[in-house]
Amino acid sequence: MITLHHLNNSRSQRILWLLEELKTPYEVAFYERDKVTVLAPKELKNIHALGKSPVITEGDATMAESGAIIEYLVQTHGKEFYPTPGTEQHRQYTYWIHYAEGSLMPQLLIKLIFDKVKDSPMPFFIKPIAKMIANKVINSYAGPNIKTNLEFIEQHLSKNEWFCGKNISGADFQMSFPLEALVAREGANHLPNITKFVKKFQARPAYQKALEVGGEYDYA
Ligand SMILES: N[C@@H](CCC(=O)N[C@@H](CS)C(=O)NCC(=O)O)C(=O)O
Repeated sequence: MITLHHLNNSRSQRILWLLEELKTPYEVAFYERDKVTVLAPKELKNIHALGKSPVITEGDATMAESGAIIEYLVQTHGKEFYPTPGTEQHRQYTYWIHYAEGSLMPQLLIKLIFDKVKDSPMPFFIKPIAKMIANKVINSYAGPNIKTNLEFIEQHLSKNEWFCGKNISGADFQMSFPLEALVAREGANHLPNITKFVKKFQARPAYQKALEVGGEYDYA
């Protein structure tokens, strides 16, 4: 039996959605973020050394990293989400699985962290300097990079129903978290294809069921 080690308000939600789509038996071990630090509880380190979520366990195997988990699940439990190796769809699948955490998330995280720096409590005489540094990083680095990435995704989704073409695949589960977090945090009316993609997967019955199972999730 698969166990998903699930942290509230986290990337783990996309794995829960995939497990619901797969209709494979699974159970959930729940972990709560610290209310002040928003970090994962130390108990997650008992499951995997990094102490992050998602992690799945099945028998003796422990697997971390969303992309690796999705690859494992679609290859072993849900071939309908796994494009045939050697095809263009499979090449796209591999690209987007890596792209989500390798290129897109780091830029979104840099912005999130520096936005937080601006609102953090600090002595009044430091605040203008901290704000200046944060704005510099956002305006000269993360902001332009995010814009380029979003235009790239928007363009791709204008020509493809799902990330690998006509059929939903593991890549769509992997791309769901950064895009729904973006739409929820910042709105994306100027990105109609990204908005349409997010609304489309959020309307799926398995996604809705995963929301019921997973509890607190701010990005739906
Ligand atoms: N690249 C990893 C990132 C894992 C990760 O950072 N998870 C976050 C949740 S979105 C986490 O556990 N944060 C809690 C913490 O850092 O204490 C993946 O995709 O699985």
